[in-house]
Amino acid sequence: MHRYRNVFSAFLALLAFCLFLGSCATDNPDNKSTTATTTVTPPPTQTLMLVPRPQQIADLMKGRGEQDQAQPRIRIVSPAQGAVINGSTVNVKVDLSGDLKGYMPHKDPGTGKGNHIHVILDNQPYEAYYEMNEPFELRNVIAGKHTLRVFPSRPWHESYKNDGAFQMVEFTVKGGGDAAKPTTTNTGQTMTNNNSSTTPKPTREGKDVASSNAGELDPAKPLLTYSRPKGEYKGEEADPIMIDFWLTGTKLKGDGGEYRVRYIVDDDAAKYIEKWEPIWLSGWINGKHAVRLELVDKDGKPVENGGYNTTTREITVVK
Ligand SMILES: [Cu+2]
Repeated sequence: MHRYRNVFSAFLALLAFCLFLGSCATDNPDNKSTTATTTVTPPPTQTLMLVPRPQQIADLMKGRGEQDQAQPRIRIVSPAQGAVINGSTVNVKVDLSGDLKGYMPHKDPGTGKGNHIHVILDNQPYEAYYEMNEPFELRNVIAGKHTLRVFPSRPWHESYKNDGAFQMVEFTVKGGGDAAKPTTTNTGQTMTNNNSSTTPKPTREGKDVASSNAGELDPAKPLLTYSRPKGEYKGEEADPIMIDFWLTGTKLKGDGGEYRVRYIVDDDAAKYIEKWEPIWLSGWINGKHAVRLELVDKDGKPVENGGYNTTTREITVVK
């Protein structure tokens, strides 16, 4: 009898011990993750975080002397405001002046990087223009009314934002390119749509542009010019990714105005930029992403200007 009681006590003790082990196990994070792997893995989600200017860029800035304090003034020499151009090639010439502090566009042949001008036809993605001694050719521009916007940029594509570092002209093309065939030849710089290897490579920088016309743009009204991000981001360039834009005719809330810039990435909730400066977002996952930038008024309503103040670009992240 005594012996059975002892066995029973031993059983109770063992049971208590097992329960103790069990409770320990549920507090053990390793055990938790083991449990998690047995459930269905949800698709990866992207949570973007605002991060400071990357150290890599801060280091680049140190090596540039005073260039980043420059106050470049840009002027479009051609096409002139209101010009009528015959034919589908538009030669863009710009002039830089002002307090340049050594700032000058040029592509370093070794790194393929350098200061450059962002050239925007209508509301297409910008093209990079590096060597200002030759014009930049916009090729296959279709007939009709167009706008051209330019602003100086740094090697990492952050624009200068001082007064005078932006210019816009409107011009008209007569007998322009074939709208049904926006790309015809190879280009002088690395771009998409290189579909012909038999056509001689143009010696000038330039781009076969997509067919587009100017919207009903009013240069006197507030205008948001989308600049970055665009294209493909690889490896460490993809983390973080910079959002950068130009603003004319208005000020943002944090700069003493009333407007804000709203940005929406993929299907995420809208976020707001209240000061005119670049932001960096970290946490991008591989694949295509839609980045939408729009200028909104104090009530959060989009500020209309020929459709230019709301722009969505698709970018590709390859880490
Ligand atoms: Cu750029």
